[in-house]
Amino acid sequence: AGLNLGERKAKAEKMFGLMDVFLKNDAVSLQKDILDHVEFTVARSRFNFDDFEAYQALAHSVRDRLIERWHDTHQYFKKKDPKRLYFLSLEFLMGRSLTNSVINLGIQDQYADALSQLGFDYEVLAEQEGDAALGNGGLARLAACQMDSLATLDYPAWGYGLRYQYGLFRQIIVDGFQHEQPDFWLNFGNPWEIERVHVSYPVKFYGTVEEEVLNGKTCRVWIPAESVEAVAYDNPIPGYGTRNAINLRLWAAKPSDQYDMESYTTGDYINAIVNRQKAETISNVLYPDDRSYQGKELRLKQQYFFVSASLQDIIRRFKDLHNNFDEFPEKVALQINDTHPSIAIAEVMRVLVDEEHLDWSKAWGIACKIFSVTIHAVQPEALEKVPIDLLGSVLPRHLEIIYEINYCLMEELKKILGQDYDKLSRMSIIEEGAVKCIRMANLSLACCHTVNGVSRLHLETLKTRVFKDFYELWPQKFQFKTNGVTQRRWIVVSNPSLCSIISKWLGTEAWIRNVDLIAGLREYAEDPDLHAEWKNMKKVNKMRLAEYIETLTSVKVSLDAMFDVQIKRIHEYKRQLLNILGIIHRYDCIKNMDESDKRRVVPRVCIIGGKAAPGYEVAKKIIKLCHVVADKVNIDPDVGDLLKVVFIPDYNVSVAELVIPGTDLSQHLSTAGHEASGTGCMKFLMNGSLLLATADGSAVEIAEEIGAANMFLFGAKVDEVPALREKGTSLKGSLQFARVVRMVRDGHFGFKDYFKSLCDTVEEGKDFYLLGSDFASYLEAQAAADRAFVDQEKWTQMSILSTAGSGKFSSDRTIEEYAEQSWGIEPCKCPF
Ligand code: 73E
Repeated sequence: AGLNLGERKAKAEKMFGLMDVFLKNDAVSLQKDILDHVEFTVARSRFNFDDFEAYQALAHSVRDRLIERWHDTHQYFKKKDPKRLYFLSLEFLMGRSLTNSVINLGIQDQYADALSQLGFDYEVLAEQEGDAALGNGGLARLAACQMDSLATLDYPAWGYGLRYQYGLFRQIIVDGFQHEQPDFWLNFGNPWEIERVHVSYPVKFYGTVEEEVLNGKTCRVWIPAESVEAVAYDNPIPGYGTRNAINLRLWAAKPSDQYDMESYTTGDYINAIVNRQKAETISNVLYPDDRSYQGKELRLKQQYFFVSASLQDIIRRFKDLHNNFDEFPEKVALQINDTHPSIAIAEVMRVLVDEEHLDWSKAWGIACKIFSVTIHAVQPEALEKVPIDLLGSVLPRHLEIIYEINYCLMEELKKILGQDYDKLSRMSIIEEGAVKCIRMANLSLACCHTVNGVSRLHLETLKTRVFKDFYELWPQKFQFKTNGVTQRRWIVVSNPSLCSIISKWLGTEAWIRNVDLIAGLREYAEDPDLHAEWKNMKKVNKMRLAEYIETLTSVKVSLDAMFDVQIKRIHEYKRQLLNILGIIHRYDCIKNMDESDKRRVVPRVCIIGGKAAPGYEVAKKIIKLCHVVADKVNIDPDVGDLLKVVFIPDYNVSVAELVIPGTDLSQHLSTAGHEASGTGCMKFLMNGSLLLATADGSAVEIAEEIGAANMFLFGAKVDEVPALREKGTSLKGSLQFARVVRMVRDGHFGFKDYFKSLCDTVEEGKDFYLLGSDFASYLEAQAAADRAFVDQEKWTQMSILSTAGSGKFSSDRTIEEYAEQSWGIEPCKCPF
């Protein structure tokens, strides 16, 4: 404050020069730091503390090292003032931070040594950490992987999101039914965040819009009725093999001094305090539904809350060094993760027009240069719509602005399309109907310079179905960036034995930053020495998984069996039901075999895990069905080790880190055309699990990379789906399918009445997701997997080729494409 622009730049430069004294990472320094944190941060005696307290102290010592880099990085960004990317997402699924941070900082061995000298086991302490689960599934974990890549590739990026008090619910299983419990993730403190009480902004809601005359010009002025304070919590994200650490800034809602001023003046002091507390509800809880939109007020408030705070922060940072908004697009790229943050478009217009007093057309020109969006949805029904009445009440000025944007859009379209009113009404941001709504996707499409799909096939769907009209008009806006996942978390952190094998055979660790090198493994795909190491790695990982299964479910599984896994959110389109019906078929076959046939059966452990949205009845029935089938099969003496069925409760990121490395075969069964991308398959691929998949989402591109012969593809193709929906099931498929569905219907596994409606969803004529017509092909793919497993050398070779072909599916590649094709940002590497 008080300094002019030149003075501020000089100050930044001077401060930057001062920061060159670093914390030390030798064993003695680390031990001293850990013990200091035991004593002064955790406030325990350094002679008496348990594993959890040791974890807390350890985490704080890592945090110090993160903060050090994070400060330096931000000073450097400030000095260089590059164009920055701001990644807005309502969800980030970060999982645990300790192991990932320590690996990215490059001090894992030092910490392990330091701890063992103190009498602690690093891995045991790492297990103490709970997951940060501020997201539902793929979309949110993708955001987390992309943050890791942005940091590693030295991009000047910021993430912005919400600091939910309660993340995704905990799933507990009682008698085979899912129950939800709140995720109290902050109860024991969170060492990975830095509370910034001084970084806070007021966010306004409700009220009215009035006309005012300012400098002879009539303006619309929003007189809000409520103000809530957004307080920043910063989460450093360290890159690997670089000193850069970027920031994920999450906002928490706190009562503002101005909240509900009226109650104070009317003398109702107690109620005024109680009302103040209500402000906090905005960032209380993550919506646990990843598909349906119900136009809830709280959801809209969450979206606007984090968007408004983030934009105030971004604009403040811009204004620190610039005073002309013409330069805004040269310094700022705003990425909106799905349409959830798209109210940002109206907010930028409001700030530029109402507060910065720019002309409408100039402001719109700026907005169109800064925004890009990624769409993750497939179905038009999944696109977010906000009822006009709701928007008008919560954000009255934004509603006016959206009307204005729509008016301009319609005028522009009329010039091109003439009187095609059907098309105009489809493209309008306003949806007419019983409940008049704002189509958030159309708002994004009208403004964003780039609209990205998340796989090649997904872009086709967007172009030909969901956004056909817009594509015909503005084909140049449409792109795709096939999703990717970070090999740091999904190999280096979660599968250390595989990590060592890869580095040993490639003769370098460079693949951890440049994963294309992993293709070098192809050369050794038939090498017996590599096979031996590979099989051993898999066995060790399977042992760990088997222990976990036994602890959680009391089911003992054989390590010789094929570990067959399907873990993801439970959805009808993901077809966990197809998997279970396949298991029932397998069970039925085994029951009808004589002893000599049984000797040829490949033993299987079928593992399913995933959460159902709390209000999604069909998905909850699928979970129960899984349990009743498991209950019957697992104790059947005719079956023994030939088949075991396991449901892993409370699937989350850290469970995935344990399960994926121990998987032989993973299943990705979405009806073709329904999974935008899928990212779980990429994690399995990296870990050398073979894929049994439909030709959907990114699986199509995986098949191109590793060769279709190295995976088990089945089922209808996208273009066959519509006709099949008309026609129904093939005869052969229908006989086997009808039989297994009948077993469930007849109460073979109990709960006959309860499962009736579930069986109805796959009846001939109602089978929207085509379980019946894909069943025969599914069983064939499963049989092919069995045959391949018998030949362990062949299987190992396919497994090596899977890992070797996984390079394309790194989020590093995805992020480089975004940087170049959508954001226009360049690396900015902190020089140390
Ligand atoms: O196919 C996945 C995709 O891999 C897609 O279903 C998922 O995004 C992944 C990452 O691109 C997704 N999540 C949501 N929509 N698509 C969603 C919608 C509303 C709330 C939360 C998540």
